[in-house]
Parts: sequence; structure tokens; C-alpha cells
Amino acid sequence: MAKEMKKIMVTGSVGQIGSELTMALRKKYGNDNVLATGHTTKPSPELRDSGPFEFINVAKKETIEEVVKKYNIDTIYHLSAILSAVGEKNPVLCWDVNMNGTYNILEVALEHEMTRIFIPSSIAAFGPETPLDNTPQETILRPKTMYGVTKVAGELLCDYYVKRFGLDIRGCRYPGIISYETLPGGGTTDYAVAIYFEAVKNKKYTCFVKEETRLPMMYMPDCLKAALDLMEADFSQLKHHSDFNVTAMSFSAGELAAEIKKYIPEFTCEYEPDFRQEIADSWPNSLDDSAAREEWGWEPSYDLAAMTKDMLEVLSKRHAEGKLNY
Ligand code: AKB
Repeated sequence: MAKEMKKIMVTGSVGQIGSELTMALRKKYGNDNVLATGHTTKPSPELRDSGPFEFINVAKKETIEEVVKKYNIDTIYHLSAILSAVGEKNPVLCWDVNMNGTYNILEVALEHEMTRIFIPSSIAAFGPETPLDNTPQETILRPKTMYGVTKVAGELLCDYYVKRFGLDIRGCRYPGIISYETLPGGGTTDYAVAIYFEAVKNKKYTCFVKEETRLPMMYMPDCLKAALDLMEADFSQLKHHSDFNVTAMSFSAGELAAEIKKYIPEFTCEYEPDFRQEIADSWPNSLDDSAAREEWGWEPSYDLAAMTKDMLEVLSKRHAEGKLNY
């Protein structure tokens, strides 16, 4: 019975994925069974009022331990991370949060005999020497960003804890995630979110990667589905653990702008590449996610057309009501 009772902790719950994943987990497992944690950013009223919330610093193990004991946590979704663009501006912080944070989570999970842990990786694990089209599951991992270095090391560390200590750890390599609730904080794929907000608000956008830059992407409902489905999968069926390629669509910045133009004909997009262009160029154009499909039945629901329709419906309504927080 005790093993059935999920007491979940989400780190990075104030972030783009964490904020929506926490609400999805609360819906699925009960509000009181899902502890949201953050570092410094204040939680939204929705997050704060719907269940427990605590501040922790994942780079300081004792702060994790304190809340794990207080709430009797047996499952962790570890979302806190410094993303690629901010990581290049501050590599020391990126290493500290991503590497020491992941190590501390794993150590606490081991010491407190956790049932299951979710630690996502990213397409940032790949690098310029990786085959860029339909990037295979097993391939060259030589990232050139600090964020990517921490993601590869994180994948390896997780697999080590699975093999050496028998911990049940799962994770996928997320592509760029597009959503409308919480803005992403400092990634290279952020343009694919910002473009929608700017299109609705100002009818124009200046994109920081070139028009032809193509990256794998995913809409938030599929991102949440990937986390929830992978965590429910039968462990004995998994040959991989923390490094599943997952994708839903792949488009260039120009194709994204053209899709938005179908709904907002006056929308214009200009391209002024900055330091993030080199990062984007080092990442895949598209991913082969057949291992995820075979081992735990991964299947996305949204393509570019369906996502754009949904994003623009929601954002246009909010804009009309004066509630577009951007
Ligand atoms: C980033 O751009 O850094 C993230 C990612 C792809 O992991 N969105």
C-alpha cells in the first residue's frame, strides 16, 4: 500500500515546464500529494494556492533533504535547470545548478529509497558532430555548450545510478517546448514561443536565429504527456532510461512565421541572428524517437498547424481581454 501512495516533489516548479507539470500532477494524483518547489521566483497564485510550495536550492543538498523528510517524498520530477543561453553567459552557475543539483537529487533519492525519479535531458546533449537529420537514439554526444555538457553528464550519471544502485530513473531528451502559460527562461529555442506573443501583441517579431534555422519542437500538452507516460511505463520494458529521444515536429523559423501569417496576414518577421545562432546550428534539425515509441508507446498529438491554431486562439483571447502577460 505504502508503495502505491505517491508523494511527489517537483523541482523548478515555477519554470516553463515545471509550472504546468505541477498542475497536471496535482490533477492526476491529488493537490496535497504534489509538493511544488522553487528557488527564488515567487510561485503564481494558482501554483501557491492549489497545494504545498517550498523554496529549496538544489545545489544545496540539505535544503532538498529537509522538504523530502517533511513531506515524506517518494517520487521526484527534477525540472530545475539553467538553460542553454543563460548557461553560456554564466557557465559556473549552469554547472552548479545542473550538475550539483542533479547529483544531490540522486543522492537524496538513494538515501531516502525513492520509488521513481524523472530527470529530463535535452537536444542540447547533441553537438555539431552529431548527424543533424533524424538524429538517432545512439549517436555522438559532443555538445559545445555548458548546458549540453551538463545534460550529457546528467544522462550518464542517471544511467550509473540505475545500474549501480537500482534506482528507477527516467528521462527524455526534450526538444524546444512551446507554451503560453509560463515563458521559457533563457533557452535557445525561446524564439519559437516569443514569436507567438509578439505576433498577437505587435504584429511583428525580430527573430534571433536565421530564417532557415530548423529545430525539433514540441507543444506543451505533448511535453506533459511524455513525462507522465514515461513515468507510468513498465520498468521491465525499458532498455533505455534517462536519454529517450522524443519529438513532435520540426520546422524552420521561416516556416513558423509563415504558419502564423495564415491567421495574422499583416504579421512580419525579421531575422537578426545573435550568439544563439551558433548553439542552434549545433543542434539537430529533426530526431528519430523510435526507441521511445517502441519501449513506452510515445506518440505526440500536435503538429505545427494544430499547435499554431491553439496558441493563437488562446493568446488572441487573452490579448482581447487585456490579460496577455508578456
Ligand atoms: C534551450 O533552448 O536551452 C532549451 C532546450 C532545447 O533544452 N529549450
